[in-house]
Amino acid sequence: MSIQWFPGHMNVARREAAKTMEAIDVIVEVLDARMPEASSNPMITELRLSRQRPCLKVLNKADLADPTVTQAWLNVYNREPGVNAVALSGNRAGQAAKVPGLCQPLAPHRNSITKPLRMLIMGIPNVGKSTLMNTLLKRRLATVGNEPAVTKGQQRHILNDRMTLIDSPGLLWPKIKHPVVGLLLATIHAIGANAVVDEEIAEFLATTLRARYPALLTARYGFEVDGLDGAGVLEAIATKRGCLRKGKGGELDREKAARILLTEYRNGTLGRTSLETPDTREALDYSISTFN
Ligand SMILES: Nc1nc2c(ncn2[C@@H]2O[C@H](COP(=O)(O)OP(=O)(O)OP(=O)(O)O)[C@@H](O)[C@H]2O)c(=O)[nH]1
Ligand SMILES: [Mg+2]
Repeated sequence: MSIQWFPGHMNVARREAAKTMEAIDVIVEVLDARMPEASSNPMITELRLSRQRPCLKVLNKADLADPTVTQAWLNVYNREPGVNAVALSGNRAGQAAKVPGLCQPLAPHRNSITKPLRMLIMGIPNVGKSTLMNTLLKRRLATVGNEPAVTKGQQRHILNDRMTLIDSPGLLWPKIKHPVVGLLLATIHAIGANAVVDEEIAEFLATTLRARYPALLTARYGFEVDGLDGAGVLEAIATKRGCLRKGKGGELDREKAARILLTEYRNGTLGRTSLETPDTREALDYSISTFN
């Protein structure tokens, strides 16, 4: 099954973004540091390349990602022409403050009161765009929340007399080609809950964590993962946490275990993990190219 989620407001948001892009200087593309490529919207890349706008890629929520993998991604992105990349946590003032200084060299001619630097924050849902904007403005101007599609329209703000900032709604793309990308996006809650089944997403997450970070699962839940597959990991969590279905004679409640794993992964309780590396992405791209 492949996951698709493209609610109506995103079509409007896409058209609005294309128009706004004509009147801005730098795109601040917010990505999730735990899966920078999976969380990079090809539609945004296409728009920015066609308008020839430079881009600061912010690998956000770096506090939740594996630092070694994040560094590998920065090396990849910083080689791209017209792109600067940085890893940070947009909810921390000292880190967010780096953003304007990294955007400025991408549009050096825009640095005056008459020609302020105009930055447009873009990205998929729930990656932390509005949080970054609020932190930079030192005010809670935009609503934020740990669910996708909180922001529904663009918001423009003056950062200082030489810089402006626009927040925009999270954008997905109409057809997510590879099922793994849909699953990855669901684990970080970039896709609406109505489009996914928690148990399926949690089983995918358990399989990935089992392969890449088995010690974190053991440390958190207190069982050895040897010999377990994703479904086995979920059952072991259900057992350890006493998740039983009511009136079902002691049957394990896999759905409850799924929600525990997803919540603890999403809020970082499980530890710092990266579910995508430049190498796993290369393998995925290869399989996509042979798929189609
Ligand atoms: N751990 C961590 N959480 C963050 C960070 N930045 C944002 N968050 C959390 O991520 C969630 C989503 O943040 P938002 O700022 O609403 O995300 P958004 O990209 O504006 O989302 P939409 O408007 O729905 O597209 C919130 O629960 C934030 O508290 C960060 O750097 N680290
Ligand atoms: Mg928002």
